[in-house]
Amino acid sequence: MVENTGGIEALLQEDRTFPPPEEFMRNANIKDPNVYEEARKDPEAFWARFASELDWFQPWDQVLDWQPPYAKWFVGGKLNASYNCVDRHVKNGRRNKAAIIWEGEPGDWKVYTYWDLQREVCRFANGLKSLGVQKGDRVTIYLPMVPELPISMLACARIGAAHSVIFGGFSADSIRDRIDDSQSKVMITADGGYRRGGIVPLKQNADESLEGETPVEKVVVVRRTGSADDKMVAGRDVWWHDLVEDQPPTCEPEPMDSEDMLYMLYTSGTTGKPKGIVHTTGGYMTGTYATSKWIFDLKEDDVYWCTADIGWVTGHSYIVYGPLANGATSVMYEGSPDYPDRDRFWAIVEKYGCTICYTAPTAIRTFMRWGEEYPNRHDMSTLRLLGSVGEPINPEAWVWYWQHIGGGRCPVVDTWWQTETGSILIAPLPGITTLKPGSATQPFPGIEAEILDESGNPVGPGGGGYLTIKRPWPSMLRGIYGDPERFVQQYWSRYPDTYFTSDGAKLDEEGYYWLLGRVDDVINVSAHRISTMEVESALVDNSKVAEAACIGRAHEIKGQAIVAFVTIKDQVPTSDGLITELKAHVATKIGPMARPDDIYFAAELPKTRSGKIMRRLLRDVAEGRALGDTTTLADPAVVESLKAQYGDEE
Ligand code: 7RM
Repeated sequence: MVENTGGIEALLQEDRTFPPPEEFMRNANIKDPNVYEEARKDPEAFWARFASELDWFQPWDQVLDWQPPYAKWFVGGKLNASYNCVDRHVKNGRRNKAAIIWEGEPGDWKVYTYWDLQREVCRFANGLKSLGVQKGDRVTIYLPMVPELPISMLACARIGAAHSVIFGGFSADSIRDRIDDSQSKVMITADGGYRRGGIVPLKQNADESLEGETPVEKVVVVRRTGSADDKMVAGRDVWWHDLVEDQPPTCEPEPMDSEDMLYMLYTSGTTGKPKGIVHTTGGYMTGTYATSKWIFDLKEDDVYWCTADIGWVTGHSYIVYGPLANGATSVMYEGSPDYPDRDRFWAIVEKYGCTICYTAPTAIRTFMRWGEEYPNRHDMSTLRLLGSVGEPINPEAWVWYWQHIGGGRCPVVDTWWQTETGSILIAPLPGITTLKPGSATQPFPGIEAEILDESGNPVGPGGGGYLTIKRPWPSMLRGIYGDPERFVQQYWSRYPDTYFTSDGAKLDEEGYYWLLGRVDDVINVSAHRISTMEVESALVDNSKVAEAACIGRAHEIKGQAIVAFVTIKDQVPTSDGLITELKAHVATKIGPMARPDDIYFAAELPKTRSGKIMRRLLRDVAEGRALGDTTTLADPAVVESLKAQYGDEE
């Protein structure tokens, strides 16, 4: 019933267990397994305790108002996210503690104390105000991994504007769609960013995205590479350094309602149109604060490094909001892991004495292939905890990470969550949970997850089905920007009053959760969430293409690779040149991370009699398997000929 996207049987045969190391257990923030039972008895009180560790301008009068599928958390409360991430630490003895340690790819680096951060955030917040940005506005941020990125986010939060961060890998068309949807009047970008020794031309993409009709009136440009000094548009563009130059270093934080929007972030769904996931202030801050503190076991002198890009939700929650709400030191790196050499990450761990490292399985598998030689060049004895996120981690990669990065002494927390969930929902508590490589283990306290079969019955131990979340949680999405129907349809229609994750999962006999990947048309390429429909639309946008169907094929390093089956128009000759052209077309339309790995030409695509493309059979062809059930095909010969053309010999 749940589609198997590869490697799952291997996963479930895993029986090694890793109890928390003695010393780790002794010093852990959370040692008492009763936290699970206490949270189960009174989840609202459980979450309210975390919320009350934040600073509120006005207390809430109701913890939860749940009118399925609409939840309000900490109703009536007022707070400000930037105040909680910055000011309260300045006030409470952390003003000279490093908030952000930033390293650029060329090797330049900079430390922002909480006090520095406060001044920079305030100056930029005042700058935004001077451009006319007001509470309730949306601001698009398209920046590389530079300190101005978290500073912009916190400045927006300070004045009550919602940010919409767009990952620096997206192309002009993708930026344009997101700007049009969010109706941002201001955009923040940079002339470029450094990646693998080259420069990503962000300003050029931004300029292209603003051609013609656009709601954007002002563009703030960070000077990072010096590569667009002659490209400033008079009357529209302003340099970041000019904007902040004369701004005062103080700016009153706007008291925000707990349910006011903090930000929106676009993510891929099953249609070609990305969804603007809406997160609000009080609940999101509570969720990211609590999970950072407990799952990463954050302590005062930790140096915490999440290697994600802030353009994705992992960076929002676990580089910016969660760690900073905890007053932690958060490390941020601009570039690629193999520049100038394949030991760059480990050089960073050694240089700053990182104690926690949170990365993606695709990166771990890449490091594994490069070999132990690279981590072995460095003293990584400061590390005490490792994390994984973004896709299922295969046990082999888990154990390699544990052994060769963690030196066999650091628990590995595999954390399952989504853009929509805002914070981690399934993960170990490292001082309590016995780990099993490949399993995200247990729902976080206060989270009630359930794996359901097709008819909505819990599968129970040993069973597999759809992962759902039964009760609301503070950091859950509040909606899809501008599309309330899609919100209900996408997440709340499959089962009554229950959140549908679109992930398949299995429960083992001990109640551990094993995540199996998406059950919809979303694929996960190197932990980047990509919709097959988006890639298909980009392909049919090319005038030579008649029809396209994309699937994710299991890939050793990336988790999944994109394979496109394309029928081209009559008279167009097929060639290697055309394959290159179509791949480039997708990269131009969406971004380089969506470039298909393989393009197969098909005379026809396998469809049901009602015209639905049978992607399952395309996956069988691409992965060289025997074809599954073909009885519902309109024309079985279509897929047989594809198999003869591209399928591996059995
Ligand atoms: C945080 C993030 C969400 C999708 C989700 C899953 C997959 C994420 C794990 C995982 C297995 C994990 N947000 N996923 N984490 N699968 N184990 N630990 O990635 O919105 O970009 O993607 O990613 O399929 O639905 S996301």
